[in-house]
Amino acid sequence: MKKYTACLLAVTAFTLAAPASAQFAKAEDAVKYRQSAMFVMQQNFGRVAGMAAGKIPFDAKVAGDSAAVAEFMSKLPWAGFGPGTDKPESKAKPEIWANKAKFDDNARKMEAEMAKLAVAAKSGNLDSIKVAVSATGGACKSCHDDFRAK
Ligand code: ASC
Repeated sequence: MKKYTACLLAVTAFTLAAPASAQFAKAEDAVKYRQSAMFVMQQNFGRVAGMAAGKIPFDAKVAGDSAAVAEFMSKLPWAGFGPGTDKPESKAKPEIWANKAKFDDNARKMEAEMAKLAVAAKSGNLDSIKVAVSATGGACKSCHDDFRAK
């Protein structure tokens, strides 16, 4: 019995620690999860983009920290796009589920660009940050154009 309980706890812990296979109590929770992850990512990316555009004073430490958070967050939204999560009201288009492979490609592309931005921001070089912000913003936009309602 003890062994069974330990095994059950281990399986539970693994499940909780594996965002890519996250399960949600209801579809609405998955929608809230992916929107929350996108929001935290955008707040951090937007800060770095603001610095790149000269709208916010450049602070290398803040840029590095913000880009690192944005990179981490970029991995999270996708668990919230599982089967059935097209049902609650949101800006997510049905095309996501109809064309999941293309959507997933877009997600990987954005993660890759966000990772490059984190490297650039850590280096503190504003010129490389500008290049990476532009590439990352392009990845956000092209996916939104196809898969997010206006
Ligand atoms: C953002 C944000 C996006 C992208 C995009 C870049 O800050 O919320 O979707 O940048 O606007 O073109």
